[in-house]
Amino acid sequence: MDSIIKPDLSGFENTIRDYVRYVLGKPMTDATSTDLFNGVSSAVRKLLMDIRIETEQRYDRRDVKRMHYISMEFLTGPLLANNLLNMGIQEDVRAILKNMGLDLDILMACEPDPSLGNGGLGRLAACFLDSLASLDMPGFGYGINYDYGLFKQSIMGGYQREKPDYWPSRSSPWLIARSGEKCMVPVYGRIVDTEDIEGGYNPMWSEWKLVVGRPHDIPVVGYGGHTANRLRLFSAWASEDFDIQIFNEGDYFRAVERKISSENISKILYPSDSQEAGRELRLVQEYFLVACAVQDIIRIYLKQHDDFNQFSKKVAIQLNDTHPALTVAELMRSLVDVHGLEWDNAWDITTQTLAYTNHTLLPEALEKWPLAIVEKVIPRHLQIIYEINRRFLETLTVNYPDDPQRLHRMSIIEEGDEKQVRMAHLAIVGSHSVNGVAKIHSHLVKTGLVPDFYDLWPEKFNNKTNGVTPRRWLLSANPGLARLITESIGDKWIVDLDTLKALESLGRDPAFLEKFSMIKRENKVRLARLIKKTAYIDVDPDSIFDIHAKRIHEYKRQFLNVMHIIHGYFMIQEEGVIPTAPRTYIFSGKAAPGYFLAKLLIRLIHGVADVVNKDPLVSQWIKVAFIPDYKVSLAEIIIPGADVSEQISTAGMEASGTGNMKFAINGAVTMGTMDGANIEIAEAVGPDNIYIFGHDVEEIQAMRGAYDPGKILAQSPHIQRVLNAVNSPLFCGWENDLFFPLFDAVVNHGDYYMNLADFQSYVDAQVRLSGDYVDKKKWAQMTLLNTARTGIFSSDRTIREYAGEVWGLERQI
Ligand code: 7GP
Repeated sequence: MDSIIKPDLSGFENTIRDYVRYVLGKPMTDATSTDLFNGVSSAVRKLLMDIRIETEQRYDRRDVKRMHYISMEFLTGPLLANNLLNMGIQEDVRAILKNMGLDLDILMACEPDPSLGNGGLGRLAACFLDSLASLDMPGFGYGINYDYGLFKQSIMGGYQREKPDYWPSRSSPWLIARSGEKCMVPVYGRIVDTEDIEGGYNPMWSEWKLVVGRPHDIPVVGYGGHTANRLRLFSAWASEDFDIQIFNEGDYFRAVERKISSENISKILYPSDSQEAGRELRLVQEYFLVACAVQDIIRIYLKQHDDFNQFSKKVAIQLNDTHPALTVAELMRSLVDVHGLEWDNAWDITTQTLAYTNHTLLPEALEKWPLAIVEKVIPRHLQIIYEINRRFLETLTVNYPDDPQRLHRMSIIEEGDEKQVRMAHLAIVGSHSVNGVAKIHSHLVKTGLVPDFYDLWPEKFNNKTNGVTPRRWLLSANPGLARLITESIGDKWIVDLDTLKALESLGRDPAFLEKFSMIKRENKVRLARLIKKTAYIDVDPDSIFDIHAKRIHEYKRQFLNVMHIIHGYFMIQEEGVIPTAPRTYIFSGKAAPGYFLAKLLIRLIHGVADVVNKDPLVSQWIKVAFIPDYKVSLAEIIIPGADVSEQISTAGMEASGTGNMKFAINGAVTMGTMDGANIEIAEAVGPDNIYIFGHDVEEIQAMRGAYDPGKILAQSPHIQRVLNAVNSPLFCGWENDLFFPLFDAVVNHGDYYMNLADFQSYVDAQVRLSGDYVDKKKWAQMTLLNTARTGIFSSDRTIREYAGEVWGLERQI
């Protein structure tokens, strides 16, 4: 790593003062904290722009290959702290502000989270952008500038309530409007002439409406301040002549209504991960993003090239799951219809440019679009998809002459009552690389999800285990630990996380272990304050902080965790069995607004918390807290305060997980199943420094079909007691039978997520954990080894792998 280039801060204070006076029109004395946050951010933005412009000139001069990451979600979290740290000026700015009588921490707390993502997939995209810039690589993001990000969660009477999250998508200090580079997107309309689709220039798509994509750029500065890339987010606007016809007909209000409806495209983020929406507006959003991105990418390429011969050598595009899979059809349409290339040539360019990442195996999350909707929204693209499929099936007949069943399985179009486009098939056929996000997941993609495609093109398939950026998730989120590490082994870890290995030997130094544990204690105190403020519960920082923070979903098994808590409650209450150490069970996470059981689970957590926390005996040993409105800024406080990280999905269902990595790097010990990246974490930290329990993927697969939860229930009085309590009035208050649906899913509907199968082994592992926790030295060593040995989970490592093996992307220092 070259040394940090610090920007010149001589004009910094004046920029803030000018902003307040001339942009806000106020004297400094009237400025609110939010005003001042905006002032500081605009001063920072000025510095960012210098780096950004220099970076772009460097890229242009060298005519570099660029990678574009297209994603419906980018969960960046607040940006001020991160930008200051990456430019190496946080302390200088703190001092300047102090001189002005201002407190940087107070101003940073005014920044809203831009919540433009649901969970793992969106946060991964944000970590990747940080790593690309920190590695000085030309990698850019394309996304949607939603007016409403993921809903805000509050809790009323134990129930989740959703409120819209209107974030300043037009006025955030980080967003730079680029109206000069707008994209025109045709949508709807019809096909007028179905002759030869290979020939002709923009042939038969007519009567489309035009939507305008207005770009807004968020600069993304890398650690060290050498490189600033950008995340380009598009807002939808009605073009001036959108439905000019209706205006001409004199129906002014109908025309304005249409205009409003086209601007709805970028209104709101769909609030569900792992569940496809299947709504027309969502398809329009996906197409809108892809059409804007492709146009922009081609425009940038053509600035330096006269033809498309170099395209795939200069451009790589990564599809973040299938949400942007229409890129396959849109790039073909651009090359063939707009730029007049021959089909075969265009197809080679398309497949050599595109690569696809799969993020889930859950069947309900796999996108399929009914032909009728696709035809209505993008009729020309449907034609192109048909043609891609026709040619694909032709090659299949050559490869598998006597296997019509296989053709049916592999076709991009699913036959049946309602014909549908299988987006994963489109993405695989149109890409040169297909990857999963952890070793086990990539294996399951090949063997379980699309084995036919693996058989046909084994060379396309690869694994890229996820990672997280150490800048946000250690340097920024855990300043105490970051400082101790830097004092002990230097600061190279910030850009080369593997160097944390050097901490291992310090595990024998009692003074160091003591400091390490003290920092965890301080982080727990900070978290306890957050719990008090948001959940109104007093918790003891000397108890085990056992944390389950992620989206609420049956496969993530918050229910199993709750079962264990109820079990612990009865052990104390009825059997007088006192746990080895007091524990605070901390939950945080949102449920999709339409996901009934997940929302009921939130209610159950609160019901159990009420009973447990009020019980004079039990509450000395067990406390339960739910922190509302989980988001990046809260995760930055929650994760560093964890002793235990709950990663307990049914094996085979969590593609990778990235929270698991953040917890481990921050010295929490994982309680986990052999699923996703937990397996690789176990490999890295060693079996003595992790608690692995439950059935593994093969065992789960072997059980399916023959699994009988009733049998387990019959044999376990403990499970009976727990489930009967769930189904009893104990946790319901006055709402009779409230939790019956949760009970029912497990007892009468096959326990699809196999909570009961893993219950005993979970309880046993938890007992072992409590025993280890009270051995202070042993525990400190375990947690230290978690930090020391998880350097490979830096997203820098992941990005280096993509750059070398998929994108052909180089450092441009
Ligand atoms: C998530 C996976 O559930 C998680 O295991 C993984 O770590 C993360 O992606 C990043 O790869 N998936 C989503 O967030 C999601 O929305 C539906 O998947 C496509």
